[in-house]
Amino acid sequence: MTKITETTKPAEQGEPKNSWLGRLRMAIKRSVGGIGAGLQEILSTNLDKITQEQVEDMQDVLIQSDVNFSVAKSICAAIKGKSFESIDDAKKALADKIASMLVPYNKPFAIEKADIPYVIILAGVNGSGKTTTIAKLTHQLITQQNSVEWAACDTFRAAAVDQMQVWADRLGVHVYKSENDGKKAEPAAVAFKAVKQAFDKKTDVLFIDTAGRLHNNDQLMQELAKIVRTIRKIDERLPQQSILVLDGSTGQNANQQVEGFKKIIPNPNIVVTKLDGTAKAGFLVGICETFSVNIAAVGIGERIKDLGDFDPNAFAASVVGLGLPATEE
Ligand SMILES: Nc1nc2c(ncn2[C@@H]2O[C@H](COP(=O)(O)OP(=O)(O)O)[C@@H](O)[C@H]2O)c(=O)[nH]1
Ligand SMILES: [Mg+2]
Repeated sequence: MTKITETTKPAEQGEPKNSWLGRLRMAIKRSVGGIGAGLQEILSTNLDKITQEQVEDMQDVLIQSDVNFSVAKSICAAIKGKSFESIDDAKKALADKIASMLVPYNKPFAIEKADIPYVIILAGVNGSGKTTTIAKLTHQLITQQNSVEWAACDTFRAAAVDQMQVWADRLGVHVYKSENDGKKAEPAAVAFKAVKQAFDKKTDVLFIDTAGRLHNNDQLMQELAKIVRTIRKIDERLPQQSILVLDGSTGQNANQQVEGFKKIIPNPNIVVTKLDGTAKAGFLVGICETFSVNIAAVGIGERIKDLGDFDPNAFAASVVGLGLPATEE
C-alpha cells in the first residue's frame, strides 16, 4: 500500500460573487455536496492499483447521491487497477470521466431566426419550473431584441394562467389564452390559435406553456402529443425546440421522466431547475449520455436572472469534491 499524504487542494479560482458563473458554481457545490467526502474516505485507504472493493464502495457513494447505477459503474471502472500519486489525482481522473459524459451535451439555449416564428414547447412534471423558465428565457430573448409571445396551454388550473399573466405583465409579453374563461379549454386548441396568430404577426418566438403531468400518465401524455400534432398542421417544422424541465431535486426519477417525455415531445433539450436548493442533482451526471439529450440551461433561483448556461467542468469537479477549474472568461 502506498502511504498517502493529502495534497492541498488547488486554489479555487474565485469568480465575482454576483456573476452568473460565480453564483452557478456556488449552487453546483451545494447540489452535489457530500459525494466528495465519501470518495475521499475510500481513496484515502489506498492509491496503489485501485481495488475492486474500492470501486464498489465508490459506486455505492455515487448511487446514494442519485447517480444512476450503470453510470456510477462506468465512472468508477475508469480508475480500477490504476495507481495515483495523490487523492486529488484520483479524483481528477474521476472528474475527467464525468466531464467527458457531460461536455458533449452542453448546448446553451439558442434560437434560430427564420421566416416563421420559432416555437418552443415546454413540458415536465408539476412544479418543475416550466412557467418560471419561460419567463427567464423570455427575459433573455427580449434583451436580444426578439419579439416574444406566450401560449397559456396549462388550462388545467385557472391559477396557472393567472401566474403566467403576472410574469407577462412584468415582461410586457402578450399571452394567448382560452376565451372561455372559467371553463376548461382544450390545450391543443389554445396552442393552435396562438401559433396561427403568431404566424400572422410574424412574432419571433412563441413559447407554449403546458400543464404539469407525470410521464406515466398516458391520458395526459396523449394530450401533450395532441398539442404537437395540432400545431404541425400549421407547419410541419413545429415546434423548432422542445424543452423538458427537470427539477434538480428529483433525484433518479429524472431518468424515467426523460424516457417518458422523449417519446412524446421531439428531441427535447433539458433545463434543470432548482440547482440552488438541493443535494440530489447527482442524476445529472449520466442522464445526457444515457438519453442523448442536451442541457440547454440550469436554474439557480426564483428570480428572472437566475437561469443561464450550465458548466459541466465545474459540476464534474464538485461531484468529486475538487477545487473548481479555472474558467476561460
Ligand atoms: N429555488 C428555485 N426555485 C425555482 C426555480 N425555478 C422555479 N422555481 C420555483 O418553483 C416553483 C414552481 O415553478 P413553476 O414555474 O410554477 O413550475 P411549473 O408548475 O412547472 O410551471 C415556483 O415557486 C418557482 O418560483 C429555481 O431554479 N430555483
Ligand atoms: Mg406552470
